[in-house]
Amino acid sequence: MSIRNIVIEPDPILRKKSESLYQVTNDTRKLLDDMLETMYDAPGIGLAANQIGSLHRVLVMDCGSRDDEETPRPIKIINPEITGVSEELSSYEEGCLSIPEQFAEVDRPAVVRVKYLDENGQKHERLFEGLEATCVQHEIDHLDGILFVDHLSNLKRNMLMKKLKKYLKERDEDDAHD
Ligand code: GNR
Ligand code: NI
Repeated sequence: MSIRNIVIEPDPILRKKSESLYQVTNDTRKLLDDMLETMYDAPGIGLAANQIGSLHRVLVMDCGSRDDEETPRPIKIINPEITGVSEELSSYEEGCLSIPEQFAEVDRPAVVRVKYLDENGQKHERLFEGLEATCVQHEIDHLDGILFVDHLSNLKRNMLMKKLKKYLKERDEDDAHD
């Protein structure tokens, strides 16, 4: 397993649509393991393959569990498709490892049904709710070239992108010094 570099906005790969896999192989499992290691290291609660430079339609997440915050509960998802959404929306303050240190409230369906394959190529279809629903939609958006800032008003998005530029510029200047 290895920790991979996380791609930062405005890298064009974040705007590309990922391609579904026609079979799950050892390379797929290696990619998923690298993604999980990269996600835990960051740390984050989800990661899509294009965030580490791969255009395969796969994502990982671990939103923890209510009763036990210590035990990791990784979820590996291949070829996800949303097959149903609740009318009810929920609002979460979202962040993204590709848009570091920037946060905004996003409204999304509170519950979604997702069809996908696991790392053994087995079919699943299940409901995601709460933080998991927000996270899986955020990650599937990545696989379709969509970022959470695309759900904001133009005014909010422009402000956030300006703050991101400033943050990245200051971070690069600090790096150049040491
Ligand atoms: O770590 C992450 N936290 C998060 C918080 C609220 C909604 C979505 C997320 S996903 C994000 C990691 C990431 O950028 N995944 O693509
Ligand atoms: Ni993200």
